[in-house]
Amino acid sequence: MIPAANPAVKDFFHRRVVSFMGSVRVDLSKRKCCKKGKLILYYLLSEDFHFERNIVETLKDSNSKSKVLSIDPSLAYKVADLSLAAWGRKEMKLAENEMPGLMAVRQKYGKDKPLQGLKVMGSLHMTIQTAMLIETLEPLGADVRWASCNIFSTQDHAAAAIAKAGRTAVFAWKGETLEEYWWCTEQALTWPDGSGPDMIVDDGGDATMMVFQGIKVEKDPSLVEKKYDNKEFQIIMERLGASLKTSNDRWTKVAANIRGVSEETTTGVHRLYQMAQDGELPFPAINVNDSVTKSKFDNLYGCRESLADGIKRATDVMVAGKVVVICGYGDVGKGCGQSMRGLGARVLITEIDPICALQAVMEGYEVVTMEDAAKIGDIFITATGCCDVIGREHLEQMKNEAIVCNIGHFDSEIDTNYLETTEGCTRENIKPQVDKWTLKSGRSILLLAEGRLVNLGCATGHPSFVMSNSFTNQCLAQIMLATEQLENKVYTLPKKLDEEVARLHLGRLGAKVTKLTQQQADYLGIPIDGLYKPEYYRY
Ligand code: NAD
Ligand code: RBV
Repeated sequence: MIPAANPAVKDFFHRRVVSFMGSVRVDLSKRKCCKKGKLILYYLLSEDFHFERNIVETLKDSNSKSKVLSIDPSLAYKVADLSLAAWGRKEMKLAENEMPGLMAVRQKYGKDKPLQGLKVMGSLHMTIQTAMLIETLEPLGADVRWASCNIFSTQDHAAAAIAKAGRTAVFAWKGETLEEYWWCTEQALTWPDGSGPDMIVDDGGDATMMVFQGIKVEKDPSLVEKKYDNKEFQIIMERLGASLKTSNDRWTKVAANIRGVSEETTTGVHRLYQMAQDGELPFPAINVNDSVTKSKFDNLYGCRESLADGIKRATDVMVAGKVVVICGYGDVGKGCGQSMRGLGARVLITEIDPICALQAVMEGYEVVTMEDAAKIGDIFITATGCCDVIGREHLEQMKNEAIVCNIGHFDSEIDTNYLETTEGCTRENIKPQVDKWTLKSGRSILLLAEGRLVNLGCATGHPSFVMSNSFTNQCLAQIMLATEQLENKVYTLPKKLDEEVARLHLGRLGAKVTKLTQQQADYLGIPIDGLYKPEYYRY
C-alpha cells in the first residue's frame, strides 16, 4: 500500500496524485489502467486520500488580488469528508428498492450504453437520490462530473460515496459559500483536458446560465468590468472575468459542443422558455419538469413530505393549531397545503392567478393577501418561483418568533437582504440553517436555510420513491439528447414515455392496472396499450 508513515513522502505522493488525476480518470473510463494508474487508484480508494475542507483556500489564485478561486481540472473531487462514503453507500443500497424506475433504466439501457463516450455535467442537489441518478448515467456509458445546485442541499455522505467510487468527479459539500458554489459549478463544467460537457443535467438553470453568460462576456468583455447590485451575479461575473483572461472563446466553444440540457425544475424551465422566446437559447433543451410524472408527483407529493421534514428538523415546532400561510398554490403550494393541513394547521393561501386561487378556495383554504396574512401567521412558506413575495414591510409586521421559510427554487422570494443590510436587524444563529432575526419592530422571526429551499437546506429533500419518477425522466431526456438531432428549442418528453415511467413505479406499491378489452378500446377510440389521454388532458 502507500507509504503513509512518512509525511514528506506522503505529501509528495499526494501532490503527484493530484497532478496525474486527469489522465488516470481517462484511463479508468476506458477500463485500461496502467500500472501507475492502478497505484493511484489504490491511493484514491484508501481512506487517506481526501481534501480537507479548507483546501479551497489554497486554490485561490496566489498571483493576484482576485477573490476568484482557481479551477483545477485535474482535481478528482472536493467533498466535506470522504470517510462518510460507507454510510452513503449503505443508504444508496437501501434506495435501490425505492427507485424502481432508475433500476429499470439501468437494466434496459445498460447493455446498449446510449450515452457511451458522452460527457455529462450535472448541477443538481447532491443527495442520496442524485447519487443514484449518477450511478444510473454511468452504466449507460456517460463520463460524469457533478456539482450541487444549492449551497445547503448536499448530503455529505452521498457526495463522499460518489467521490470514493472514483468514477464521477464531484464537487459539493453542505454549507458552501457562494464563491465556492460557483467554483464547484465551473469545476464540474471543466474536464481534465479543458473541454466542456456534451450534455447538462440542470436544476434551476445555473450550469446553463454559466455557459450562457460566458458566451455573452466573450462577445462583450465590458460586461465583466461593470459592478452588479446582485451579489451572486457579481461573483459569476468575476469568475467569467478570470476565465476571459485565459481565453476569449472558451465558453463559445463549450456551448458549441453541447448537444443539450435537460432541466429539472419549474424555475429553470421558466428561464429556458424566456431564452427561447428571446432567440437566445444556446442549445436544445428538454423540459423534464413538465412530464406529468415529474411535476404532478415530485412538486406535489414530494413537497407534501419534505416540507414538514424541513420545518420539523429545524424547529421541532408543533404545527397543529397554527396559522400557516402558503404563498403560491401551484403544484408545490398544493403539496405544502396538504402537508400542513394534514398536521392540523389552519392554512391560508396567497395567489396572483385567479384559477389557482379558486382551486385553493374549493379545497377549503382561505385565500388572502400577504398584507392581511403577515400579522396573523405563525409559519410562512413561499412556493411561487417569484421574487419579493415576503417583503420587509411584511417581516416587520409578523408575530414574535414567527417561522419564515421558502420551498421555491431560489432565495428571491423573501427579502433577506433587508435583514442582512438594515441597521437595527440583528441575527442570532440557533444552529446551522436556523437563524433568529430581531427586527426593528423589536419582535423576532426564525428564518430557515437563509431563505433557500427549506426541504433541502434543513432536511434531505424528497424521498427516493418520488425522485425515481423525476430521475427516470431525466435519464430518458439524456438519452433523447444523445440519440436525436434536436433544434435549439425547448422540448418535452413524449407522453408515451410519461406513461411508461408511471407504469415502472406501480409494482412497488402493489397496484394492479386494469387492462382495456378490445371492445372498450374501440369504444374510447384509444389503443389498448396507450396513449390513454390526449395532449390537452391536464391530470
Ligand atoms: P407553479 O408555477 O406550479 O406554482 C407557482 C404558483 O405561484 C403559481 O400558481 C403562481 O400563480 C403563484 N405565484 C407567482 N407569483 C406569486 C406571488 N407574488 N404571490 C403569490 N403567488 C404567486 O410552480 P411550482 O411547480 O409549484 O414550483 C414553485 C417553485 O418551487 C419553483 O421555484 C420550483 O422550481 C420550485 N420547486 C421546488 C421543489 C423543492 O423540492 N423545493 C420541488 C419542485 C419545485
Ligand atoms: N429535488 N431533489 C430532491 N432528494 O434529491 N428533492 C427535491 C432530492 C428537486 C426537485 O425535483 C425540484 O424540482 C428541485 O429539487 C428544486 O430545486
